Amino acid sequence: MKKTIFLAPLFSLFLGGTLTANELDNPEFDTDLSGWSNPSGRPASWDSLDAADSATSGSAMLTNELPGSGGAVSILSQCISIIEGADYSFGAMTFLPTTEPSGTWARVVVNLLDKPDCSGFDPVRSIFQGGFGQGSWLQTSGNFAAQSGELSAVVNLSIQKQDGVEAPASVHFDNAFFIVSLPDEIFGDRFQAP
Ligand SMILES: [Ca+2]
Repeated sequence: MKKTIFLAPLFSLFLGGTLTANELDNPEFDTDLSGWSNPSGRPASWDSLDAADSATSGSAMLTNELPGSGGAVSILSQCISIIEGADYSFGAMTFLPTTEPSGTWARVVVNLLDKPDCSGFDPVRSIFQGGFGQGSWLQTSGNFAAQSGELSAVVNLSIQKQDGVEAPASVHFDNAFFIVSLPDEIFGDRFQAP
């Protein structure tokens, strides 16, 4: 079966024989939340606050309204096909207003699955990064190498409250990324073969 890769030309670069591309749709939230799923229908809205103070872009304002249980509540997500042997980095800029419950973590959670379309309930691996900087934008980022049997990734923008916190917590997310770094030998082998 011929494999197909979709890469946004605007974000694709060849650097020293390695292709890099941000595979997320609408990562900068210029005008809306299009491209992102909200599978559980949790509170999410577009907001004009932008990580770089741009007047022509904004962010996603997401709210965890559940009682704090020590776990991350995922709100917006995207499904991305991944490629064995490729390196990935992921993250976002996050902003927790000072009016929100302290100790709230903004997290980017990546669940890796053994089906190519993000189906199934049990991740092969779950990787997350996050922080709780309050009152200023904070970048969170992590990375991993895709292993055999990991065929897709659900990239989640998530919020974790401290145990017992009842008040809702809202966090802004902007400039999200899920960047594949594909060495030329993999790219050439998989996508340029006759
Ligand atoms: Ca933005």
